[in-house]
Amino acid sequence: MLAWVLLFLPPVSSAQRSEPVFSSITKSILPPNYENNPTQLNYGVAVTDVDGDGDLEVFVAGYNGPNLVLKYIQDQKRLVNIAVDNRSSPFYALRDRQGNAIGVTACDIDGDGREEIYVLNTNNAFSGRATYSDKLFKFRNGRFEDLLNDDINEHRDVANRMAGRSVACVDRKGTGRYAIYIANYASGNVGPHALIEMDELASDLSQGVIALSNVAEEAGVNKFTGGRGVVVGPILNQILPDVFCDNEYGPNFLFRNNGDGTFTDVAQQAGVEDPMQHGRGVALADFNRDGRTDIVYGNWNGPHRLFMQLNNRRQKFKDIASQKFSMPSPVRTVIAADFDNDNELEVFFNNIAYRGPSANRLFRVSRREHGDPQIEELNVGEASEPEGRGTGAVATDFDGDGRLELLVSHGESAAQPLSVYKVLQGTSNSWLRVIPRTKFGAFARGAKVVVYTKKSGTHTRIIDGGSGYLCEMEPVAHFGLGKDVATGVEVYWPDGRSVVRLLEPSDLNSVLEIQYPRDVEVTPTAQTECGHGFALNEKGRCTDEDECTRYPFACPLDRPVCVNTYGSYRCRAKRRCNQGFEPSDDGSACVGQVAYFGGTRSFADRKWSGLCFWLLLPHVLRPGLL
Ligand SMILES: *[C@@H]1O[C@H](CO)[C@@H](O)[C@H](O)[C@H]1NC(C)=O
Ligand SMILES: [Ca+2]
Ligand SMILES: [Ca+2]
Ligand SMILES: [Ca+2]
Repeated sequence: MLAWVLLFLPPVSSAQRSEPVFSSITKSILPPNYENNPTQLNYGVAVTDVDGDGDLEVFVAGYNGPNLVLKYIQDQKRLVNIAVDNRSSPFYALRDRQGNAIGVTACDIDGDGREEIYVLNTNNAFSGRATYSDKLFKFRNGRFEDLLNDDINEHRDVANRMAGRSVACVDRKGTGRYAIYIANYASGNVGPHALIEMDELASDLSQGVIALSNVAEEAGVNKFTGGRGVVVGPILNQILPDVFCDNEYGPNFLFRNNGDGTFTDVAQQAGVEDPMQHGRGVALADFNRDGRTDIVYGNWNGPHRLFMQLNNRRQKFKDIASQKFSMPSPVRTVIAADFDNDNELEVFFNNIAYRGPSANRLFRVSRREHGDPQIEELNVGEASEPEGRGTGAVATDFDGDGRLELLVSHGESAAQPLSVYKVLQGTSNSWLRVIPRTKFGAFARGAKVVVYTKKSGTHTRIIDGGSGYLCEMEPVAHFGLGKDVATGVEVYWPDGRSVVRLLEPSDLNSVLEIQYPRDVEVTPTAQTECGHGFALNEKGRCTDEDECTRYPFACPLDRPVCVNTYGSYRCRAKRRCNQGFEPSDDGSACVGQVAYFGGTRSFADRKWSGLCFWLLLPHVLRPGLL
């Protein structure tokens, strides 16, 4: 009887069966109305301290209406637009009613310790030349003003008048003064990617003169493409910021920072060109916690990618997206964050209802000890928004309870108000939020923050300088800890400086501000617990423990080759490859050794890399020689 009943029930996916993650709080925190949450076309969203009071605000790019600056009013539990329609307001210029704003990012470009706000406008153009320039707002003379409108910058003709999409901040030389990366959408040979920064020699900060230059050509990023998503952070470099762009009608760019502020596109070698797909939202995260940055992005009505950086020196990536995860959708912003504080990352896909409903989706990507992360779809709950014309989204903790809220913007094909969600799950989990500062005291966009835990190894975050799609996340490294305990935190600034700080139990569930180290580094005196797979070195740092050396018999006889990895180790079967080649990570193929690609071997060697055949050794080698 029961079997009959079950037979006629509609199929239910595991995602629908699980508990909903998001619940709408729009009605209480940001009810739609003309002043605070107008029904208009919105696009990108950035999180920064707009009013300089130390709390974070949300800047929303308005397309057919004003830009909004939403401030959380603690005692009212409401978000209120402080960029009011009043010419006397210090935030009036930010509204910029005339601009068709889509991309927005904030960072300190002049080293005054406060973030400027860059807004990309696309007036009357899909690609190529636009009729209205971008804006770079700086707080001075008691209000926000557009630096690109200063006489000196008008004369230098630096303002971007191209139709672009995403913008992001990059401290390309580690000076603490940021450049704005502008992913323009070229029309033929009009509108290359641009990079605008302060020209230190031509500026006179004591006189308030900030001269700007487009340095895209000298930096090597002035390429023509259909620019879409941009993300910045140490991807291939351990500390220096690299830039990844997922483009439309052309291959993606992976700009590796050469160490001198110039970049080389290595997308092809890295395997992330994806030339047939049209990229949109993108985010960086270390999903498998091996200390290497992974890239997740959505393709417009194409397969979404979860590119894990391989744990070797080849700087290659492999897409581990499951069928469900990669399922094509009209995707916009992509966010990677630990929404339920269970110490595993989630990926949120914001889809735009386009020729029919298209629900947003949420996946949890969980680390596994010896293998690729596990991907499971979660029940996104009320943030599903099947009819939502999603364009941008950010995750930030408005109310300071240590749990991320989600704000989603809508537009393009229908005017819709913003929506805000809270997370229903993981309320008893621990968390830690870390805010590193530049030497000037501004948010250290692009800095890398590593947290050591007792049980779950190391967790890495990159302070966002622009990601999602057209968006920029909060300048905070947000760590969910579940029931685990954080024992230490380490911050790496883009110039290579770093500090280690040991954590007390009282540091859990708090926000840590980490200042730029002024003096010679102080070695912590107390002992920190580094957690499984890590050991304390003489400098008081948690470093990877080489299990293969420490435990010579760590691996079983059928998989005798021990390979040390960051925080762990792997065992694989013995393979034999021809000279110049070595077994791939999983031992299933032979690939060229990276050393031979340095230029000493002839090009002819490379073409054989795919044709190499390995041999299974018929005998087990004598112990001691492995
Ligand atoms: C506009 O702002 C100024 C300064 O904040 C304030 O004094 C004035 O009352 C405001 N005007 C209106 C109409 O709200
Ligand atoms: Ca503020
Ligand atoms: Ca999680
Ligand atoms: Ca919160």
